Amino acid sequence: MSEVFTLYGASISLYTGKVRAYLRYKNIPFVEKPVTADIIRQIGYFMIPVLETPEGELVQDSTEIIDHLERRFTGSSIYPEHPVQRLLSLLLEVYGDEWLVIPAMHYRWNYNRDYILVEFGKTVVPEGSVTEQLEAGTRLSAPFSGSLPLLGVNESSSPAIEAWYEELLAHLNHHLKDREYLFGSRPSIADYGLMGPLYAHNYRDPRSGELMRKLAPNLVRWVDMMNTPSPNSGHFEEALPNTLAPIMQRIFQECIPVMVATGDALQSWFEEHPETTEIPRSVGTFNVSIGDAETNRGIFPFNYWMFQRPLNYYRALGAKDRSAVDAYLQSVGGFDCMQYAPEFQLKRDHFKLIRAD
Ligand SMILES: N[C@@H](CCC(=O)N[C@@H](CS)C(=O)NCC(=O)O)C(=O)O
Repeated sequence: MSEVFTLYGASISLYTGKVRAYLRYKNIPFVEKPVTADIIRQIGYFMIPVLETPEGELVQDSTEIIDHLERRFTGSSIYPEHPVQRLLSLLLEVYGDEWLVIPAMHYRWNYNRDYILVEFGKTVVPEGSVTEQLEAGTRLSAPFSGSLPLLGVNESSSPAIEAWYEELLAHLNHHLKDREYLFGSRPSIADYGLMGPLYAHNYRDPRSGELMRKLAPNLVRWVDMMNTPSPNSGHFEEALPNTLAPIMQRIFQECIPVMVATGDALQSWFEEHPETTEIPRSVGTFNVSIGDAETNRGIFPFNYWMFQRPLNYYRALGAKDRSAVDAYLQSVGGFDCMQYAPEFQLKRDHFKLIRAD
């Protein structure tokens, strides 16, 4: 049997970029293909990336794909052992996957629309004319471009999103000045989380790439290295650099409170729907802050499934590790959020989100 994995994805896809970079670092043999109708049928809905193992098992969700492969290819783990680094790397993955999708989608659809419509078209009619690709792309991309209001992106929040994103670029540019990856010369799950939005959208889409090249050349170098890594090499730094602190402060100010509020909203949803086993993709909307704007956003249970990862890691820490982690959390304003302990747990089962408790 061939030992080759298949990655069903696309060059324009945020989460495919995350997994592709990981597969390359771990030197795992794979081929990348467009998703097929049969794979969509087996998953039950359209979603990429999907990994097919050499045994024919399907794994969907970039985080589950990476964890599946980490169990199978145990060398050069992308999970740091140091508890502070480990917790921060899990939080940064949440930030990349669930929060940086906001500027990724804002810049893609508000600055790169014509380009990306044709790119969408190329995924289904690669041999078609530009007009055919534009037509197909416009049809295919409607649910994606249509999700902007649910992410809280609108005319009044856009300036705040741009100000916040440009500030983040400056922080990342500074942090990556003297190091290859976020925690040293080895990439971690944090790097893969950030790679999603910062590659397919904010590096690859032309106008967004221009901005990154102008404001954050060290980040451009990081994206290039994530895509062409030295496989299975490098190590995590011993000490935690203080250039990460402003990024963590921002995460605890803005993104994590939304994850906690999502947990609260889900708790109420469970109380109102005691009999329902399947959790919908969104359970209403709420007001959130993005940068210095107040905006309305969908409440996505999946966000909470991702936040559970750092939360559960934190809760399971022994006393000694916990006190080191707590000292760091206090210093970046993250201690209170991490005490969050709702009654329920979520899990994914057959590509669906359900209650685990
Ligand atoms: N959490 C999922 C998100 C995957 C995702 O949103 N993929 C996009 C393309 S990058 C997609 O297929 N979206 C279809 C949809 O949301 O309906 C993952 O990490 O794999």
